[in-house]
Amino acid sequence: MKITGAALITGLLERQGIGTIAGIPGGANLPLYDALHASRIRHVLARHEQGAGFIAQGIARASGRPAVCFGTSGPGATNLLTAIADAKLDSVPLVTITGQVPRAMIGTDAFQEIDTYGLTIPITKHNYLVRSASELLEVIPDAFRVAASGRPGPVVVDVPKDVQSEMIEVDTLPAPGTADPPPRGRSEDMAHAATLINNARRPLLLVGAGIIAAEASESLRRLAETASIPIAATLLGLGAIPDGHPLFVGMVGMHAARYTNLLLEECDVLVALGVRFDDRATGKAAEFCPRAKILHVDIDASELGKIKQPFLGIEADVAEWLGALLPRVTPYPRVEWLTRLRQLRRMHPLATPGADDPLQPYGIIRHTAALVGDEAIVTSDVGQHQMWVAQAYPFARPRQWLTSGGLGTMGFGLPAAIGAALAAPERTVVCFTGDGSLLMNVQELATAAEERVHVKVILLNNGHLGLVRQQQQLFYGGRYSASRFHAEPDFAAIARGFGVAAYDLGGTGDPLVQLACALRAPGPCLVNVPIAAAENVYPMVPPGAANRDMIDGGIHVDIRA
Ligand SMILES: Cc1ncc(C[n+]2csc(CCOP(=O)(O)OP(=O)(O)O)c2C)c(N)n1
Ligand SMILES: [Mg+2]
Repeated sequence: MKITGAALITGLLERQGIGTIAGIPGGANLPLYDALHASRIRHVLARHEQGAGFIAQGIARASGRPAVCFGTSGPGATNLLTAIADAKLDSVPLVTITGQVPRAMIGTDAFQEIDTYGLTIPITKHNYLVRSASELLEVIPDAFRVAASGRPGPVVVDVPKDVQSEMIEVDTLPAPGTADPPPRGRSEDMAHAATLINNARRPLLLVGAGIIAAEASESLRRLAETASIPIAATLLGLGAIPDGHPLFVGMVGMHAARYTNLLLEECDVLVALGVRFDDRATGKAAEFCPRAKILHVDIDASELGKIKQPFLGIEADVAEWLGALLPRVTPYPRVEWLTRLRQLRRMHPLATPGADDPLQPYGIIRHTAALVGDEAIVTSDVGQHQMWVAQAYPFARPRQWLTSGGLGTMGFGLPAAIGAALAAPERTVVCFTGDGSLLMNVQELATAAEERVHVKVILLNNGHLGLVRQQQQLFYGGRYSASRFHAEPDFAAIARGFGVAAYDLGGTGDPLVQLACALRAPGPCLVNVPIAAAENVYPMVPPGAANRDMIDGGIHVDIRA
């Protein structure tokens, strides 16, 4: 058959099983949009390319499969960069297809020409500048293979406009690109690892995004229960084990409960699965788990020894590795260690003041969770609200919690929630956001209204860049520099202006009744929740300090009027 490069792209995307693409058209990708018109793929018109990138991330994070976004050349491509970089740091399989100026104009500073290939080298797993339509036959399946293989991540395919329009003769389309078989780990290491775990007196599991990417939750639970090993999670590992599981000991690091960080101090073997020892998790890395031998399993060999030298480092898919390990693990009650766990938890629990009050941070989070149930998906933006959710939301399953961990991108929450809702239309998606973060991609409220997605934006509105204000209060002598908003927008009016229903829990009605009503109604809505500006996230490890040196609440704040 005779086919254009653009139709080849949409045909290959269909073969990859891509049902939805987010993007924005422009001069350099018009042929691609023309081909999309004739394709079965649903296109979601974002209102900013960063929004499109995060919508695709929301689809990928919620489904575990690669997702696609489109942008035009020049500003379309540069607007996508943040979402691509975010996908790199959090290992999200994202395939971005950008338009480029025609081949003959590359290098001439043509209208909307930018070196997308060059710009995306450091923030992708791999990228391509396609030089002929026939190359697409290899490049598109390969892009999906790379995005999904090993440690997932973003791939960029930059396609000049004339390549999109080029007609070629194609007999058959190639098979879809699929992930390469993962590394399995060496068998001699397996015996060694089993001995280490069986002989440990105070072992602790630390799980991260890799456990969720590998879909290893079930094996994780079996290992923990068989050998009585408590499980701590990084920010991106939350949900790997249900919050209520007796062996789950919460999130580690900067905003962990004190007992969790104390367990890390005392453990003698740390079984670290699919984690990368990010500084927000470890605190001062040299003093992280000072008494422990570290057994580190990761699909990406470059993580082994990057931050913490493991006693035993294993390059393997954690799901396969756990499956092979389980028969070698001796069932063991470990009474002493679990007694110590309960004692520390009793002495230094996570304090959640105001958990009953829907107008306080922990209260709005707990009430929302109770109303939407375990089936809901939860996204967040970045700031205090993100940390309160991470601390207090009772996550019940993998892929329930979507947040920007590594890059910490304000503006992630709303578009990621739209993506999650597109991937799982039967679920409610709750987006906890802040008054700073929401404004960074607020235009996506229009996309939410257009797509009628079941996205509930819960805005913890403190009139501040709260996490910045908290650091200025605690570490910069209370000198508040550019962390307070003097103009406070009417977010309910803004939402309504975009065609999104809005509720204000600070109004006259009963806040709980209003919240229930907002969460029950179909389609998108925004719930404005006034939060006292003085609220801080505690405990907190000062940046650069060891995790044991946590600051607790109690310091009261004087926020200047
Ligand atoms: C794009 C981007 N710019 C700046 C920052 C730095 N930053 C981290 S948290 C934060 C404040 C966020 O404010 P808000 O969304 O209102 O959340 P709050 O902390 O008040 O809950 C800022 C500015 C960031 N993470 N991302
Ligand atoms: Mg705020």
